[in-house]
Amino acid sequence: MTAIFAQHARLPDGDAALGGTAARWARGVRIEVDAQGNIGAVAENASPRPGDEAVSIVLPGMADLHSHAFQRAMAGLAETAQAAGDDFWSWREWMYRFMARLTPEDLQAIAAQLYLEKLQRGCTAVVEFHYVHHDPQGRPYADPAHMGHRLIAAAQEAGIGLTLAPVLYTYGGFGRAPLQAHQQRFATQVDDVLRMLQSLRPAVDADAGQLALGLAPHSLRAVEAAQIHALLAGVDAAMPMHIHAAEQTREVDACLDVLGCRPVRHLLDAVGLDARWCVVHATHLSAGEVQGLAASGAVAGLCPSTEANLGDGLFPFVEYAAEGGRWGLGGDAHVCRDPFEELRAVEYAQRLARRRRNLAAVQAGAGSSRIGDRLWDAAVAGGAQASGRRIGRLAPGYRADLVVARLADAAADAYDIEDWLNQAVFGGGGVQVAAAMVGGRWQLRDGQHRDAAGIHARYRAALARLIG
Ligand code: NGQ
Ligand code: ZN
Repeated sequence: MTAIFAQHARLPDGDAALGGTAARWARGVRIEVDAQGNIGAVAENASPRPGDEAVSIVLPGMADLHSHAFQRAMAGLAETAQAAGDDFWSWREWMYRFMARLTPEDLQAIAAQLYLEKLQRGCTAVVEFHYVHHDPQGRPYADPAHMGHRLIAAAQEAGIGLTLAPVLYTYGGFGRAPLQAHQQRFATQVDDVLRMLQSLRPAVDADAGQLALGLAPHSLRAVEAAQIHALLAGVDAAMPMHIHAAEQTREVDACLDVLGCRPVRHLLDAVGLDARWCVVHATHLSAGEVQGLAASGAVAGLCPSTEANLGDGLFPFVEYAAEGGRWGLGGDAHVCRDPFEELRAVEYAQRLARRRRNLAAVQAGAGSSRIGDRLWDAAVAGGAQASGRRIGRLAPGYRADLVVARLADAAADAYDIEDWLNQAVFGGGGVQVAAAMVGGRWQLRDGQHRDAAGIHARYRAALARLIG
């Protein structure tokens, strides 16, 4: 058994069963980790015992609830004007061309690099929304889940927790539009995706503490509600479900044309949303959809840096939070890998739009009035919920996933601990993650990862090939 003794740790404040996401700083926290990699006991105002690992500031690790790992390799490469009127859709064509050459080796190399970077910045888990299933000619691999197995291997190389959600992608647009040539790598029917889960199941069960499966109908552009019902009928009721919705106004307009209502309204009425669902982006919502999504208990998967990068629009965060809506952070295209920066982006977008300050505190329920606290605690809880794993709380029975962090500020020690998250999100100095424990094992120590050199070398080789 391992035990950690932290000067300060961010402990849950309230009962998870009641849906509470609040947390608080506790002093002198002793955390015992059992042989399965779960938290056995947590005591505050405790004394260290011989053999305890003494650390300073401990946070539950963040879960990145929406990743397309391969897009990490495109970061910064799509920022050159192609034509007047570049937008999400022209970016998507560019992304498809980049993806067209991606091999299984490339995917694993890029994902391992990404997952290591995420660990180094405070994430201990990721949800992979995985849709590049087939070979570059669009032919299934001998094992239809071959690419998914590569993502599992990458998560194991880095030592991050993973929820792997294979994507159902049948149509090229609303009204059963055929797939484009570049979309053939995604082509799947319900049975194909259920077979992928079967192929992945033994690998996931063999590392059950670290890995879980989910399902991801890509979007209402690519999948119909009847197919989603067929997916749901084929899996157990706890499996997390993820879908993109209402990211672009063009999608909302096409949905209105073909289905007669807006995308999130369609999900609420024709699919039925609940706490197992993560609705990714949900950018363009009517007032009724804001209310319905919040009341459903689903998590809104906000991807601040990607949504800004792609010019998606602004999620109605203040209205949604006022309804008590749950949310978490997705790295999505990974143009930013730092959860603290992502949180700042959530708040600043609202300030710019509303010409007000300290907006994330305008939120239902009690809790800290510090914006950094509100943002971090809510995003940790939402990410954990969307991952479908027992993570996100430093409490007995949860996974021992935590980060040891310090403020990268010349006067770091001068701040009161109560201001730590505000400094981390808004102070401008950034955060150094000294150590990260995932499933009871130190994957990062003194800022070092055992296989960093190998992961970087394989990533460099993959990138050089892809952009060569
Ligand atoms: C994706 N990314 O699946 O990678 C999408 C683009 C689509 C974002 N939406 C493809 N940010 O939505 O059709
Ligand atoms: Zn996405």
